[in-house]
Amino acid sequence: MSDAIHRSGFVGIVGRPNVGKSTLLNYYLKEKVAIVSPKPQTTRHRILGALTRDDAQIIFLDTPGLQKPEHALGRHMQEAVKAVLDEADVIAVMIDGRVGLTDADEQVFARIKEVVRWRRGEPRVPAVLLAINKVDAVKKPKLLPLLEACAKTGLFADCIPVSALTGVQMDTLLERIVAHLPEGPRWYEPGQRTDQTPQRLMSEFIREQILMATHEEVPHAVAVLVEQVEERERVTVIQATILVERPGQKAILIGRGGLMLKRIGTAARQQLERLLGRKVHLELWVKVAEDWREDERMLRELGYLDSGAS
Ligand SMILES: Nc1nc2c(ncn2[C@@H]2O[C@H](COP(=O)(O)OP(=O)(O)OP(=O)(O)O)[C@@H](O)[C@H]2O)c(=O)[nH]1
Ligand SMILES: [Mg+2]
Repeated sequence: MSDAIHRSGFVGIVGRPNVGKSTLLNYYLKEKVAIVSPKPQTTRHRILGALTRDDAQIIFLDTPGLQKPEHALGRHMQEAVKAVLDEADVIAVMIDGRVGLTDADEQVFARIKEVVRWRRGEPRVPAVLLAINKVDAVKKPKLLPLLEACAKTGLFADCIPVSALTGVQMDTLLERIVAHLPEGPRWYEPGQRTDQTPQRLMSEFIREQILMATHEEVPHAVAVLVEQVEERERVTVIQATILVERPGQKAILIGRGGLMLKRIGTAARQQLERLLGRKVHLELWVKVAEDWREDERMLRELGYLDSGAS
């Protein structure tokens, strides 16, 4: 190793739901550690992803979308965001360039302003960058006024249009992030990419397929608990329970003649086989746990209470 500067630190990825935060994390890690879906509130806990280079270790913290909580799960989600905002060296705020600035984005900006003011007394005030995402789907003339409006807030050290999906300008954003990281050592072994346990990844991969297949309130009312993982000679057997809040949601998930559950099971199995690199046998059950989103005991069991920054 040369004695060139080595930088390291935490990069909080924040923004309203559905702007593409988890897509960005997966893009930089070149690996799926966070599930992604077109439904808002896909991410429910903090997800750490470490990118190790010779000159820097960038520790991304993906977060649930910032919004007003509506239930106990929502409150824990927002606590996870708060913990990240309190410890990040760089705060990467994301908006959806296709949609432009919404009230929800303005509320995010106001919140970040507050955090910066609050942390002003600390030895290192976090740098705040703005990623204007989804520019693959935005026409240039629409982008310029948006860039101007964002710059005018005075909040951001940089405003960078990117596409987390196609990679446009993602190198530029990464270099700006690294430039704002403090000098520091590697905190994680290069092979250690995420803090997500295999069990957690499995349950998330299953939930992702449920998000893809269901609509309206059902995706939000679903949680997945991996009950057992058994490594057999040729196959990994995974038993998981899908929790829903109401009998009607259970009926929807199972579908006529069990077709819906079968479809979800097949799609999830394929994803799990890719994750584990071996054959998977997946057994799914659907169970009603009334109002589990308000039930602290259930939330703990599902791992939603230990998702704040350590
Ligand atoms: N066209 C386009 N779509 C994108 C881009 N980035 C993300 N998406 C899509 O936007 C949707 C939301 O992406 P996510 O990464 O789940 O968004 P998120 O901000 O993590 O959402 P929450 O976890 O719900 O807060 C998905 O359908 C993505 O495929 C992009 O650069 N371009
Ligand atoms: Mg997400």
